[in-house]
Amino acid sequence: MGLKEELLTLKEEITKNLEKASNIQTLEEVRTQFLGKKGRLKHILKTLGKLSPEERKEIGKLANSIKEYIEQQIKEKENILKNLLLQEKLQKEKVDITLPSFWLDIGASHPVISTLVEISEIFLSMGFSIEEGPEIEFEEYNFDMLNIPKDHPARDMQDTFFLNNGMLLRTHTSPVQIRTMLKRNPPIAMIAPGRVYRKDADPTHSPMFHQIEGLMIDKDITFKDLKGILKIFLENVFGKDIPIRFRPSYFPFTEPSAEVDIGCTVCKGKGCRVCKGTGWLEILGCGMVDPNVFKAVDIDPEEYTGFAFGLGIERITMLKYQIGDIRILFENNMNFNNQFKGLR
Ligand code: 2NL
Repeated sequence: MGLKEELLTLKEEITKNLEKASNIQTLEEVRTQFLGKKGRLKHILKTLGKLSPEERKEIGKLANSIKEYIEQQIKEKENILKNLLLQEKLQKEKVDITLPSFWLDIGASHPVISTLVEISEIFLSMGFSIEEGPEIEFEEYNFDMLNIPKDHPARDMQDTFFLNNGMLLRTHTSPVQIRTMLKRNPPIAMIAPGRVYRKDADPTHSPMFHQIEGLMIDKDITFKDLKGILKIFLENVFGKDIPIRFRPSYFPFTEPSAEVDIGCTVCKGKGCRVCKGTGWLEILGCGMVDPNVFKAVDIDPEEYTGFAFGLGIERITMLKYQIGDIRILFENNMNFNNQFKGLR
């Protein structure tokens, strides 16, 4: 077989091999097999020296054109294979942008805190300030200065958490009001929201619960002011048509004292299990600040008068969501807690 035939056979073989090459690796094999240093074309070209000048010219020309042709064919095939590879990759890594996003588990306010904030905002809107104080308190601030007698049952070890340093966990937020009256002169309009502690645990009592107490002191503050402020407050929380009544009561730190009921929100006053058939719900305690409390903080009861009130947050929250057992508010049961997501 002459060189010319060899070259043409080579060209044919290559074209067949290229057609068969299905990936970059086999294409590379074809390339080295035909064009590499020890490749078939190089081998043929080495024998050119044995030819006459005319033949060398002719065969050399043919060899070059075949080489160019092969290179061109390989390049085309390479492009096709690379493109195929890219398509495969794109298909494999396809992202479905119509799928829903992963679940962002954002937190939510605890219902007791939502109630506390809601009530605080009502009093803020009426010009009351928010005051805070420590949960570990002096017995003087928690009991003595509030005109609570030394033998009062609330002072019992059975009812109050006493610490071994003579201090206690505050049983109400009244000591915050004592502290405010000690550091600031009237007029005072304040609320004291926060945690309080009592040795008590049953479906309606938790050893830790939340309270808001309010205090307003100025010259000529009367029971009418107390009634007006509490009416605005209760109508804001329970609605404009909520029935309200004041009942005479007793607290050591107020005189006179009263308890405030609202018409039962469950049965609308007809009488049910929640209001124990009375049609009324006890919501808060209040009264005019006892002169003995004013004397304890060095405010002249002849010059100033004031009213005070106190209420439990959990009780309001339980009424709002018809919760029967206070303890579920503090169990951190997420099946319960998750129900309040997005409510405020
Ligand atoms: C209730 C009743 C009340 C007060 C709290 C108070 C505080 C000072 C002076 C006078 Cl410094 N009074 N606080 C007054 C009346 C009632 O709470 O049933 N709370 C859950």
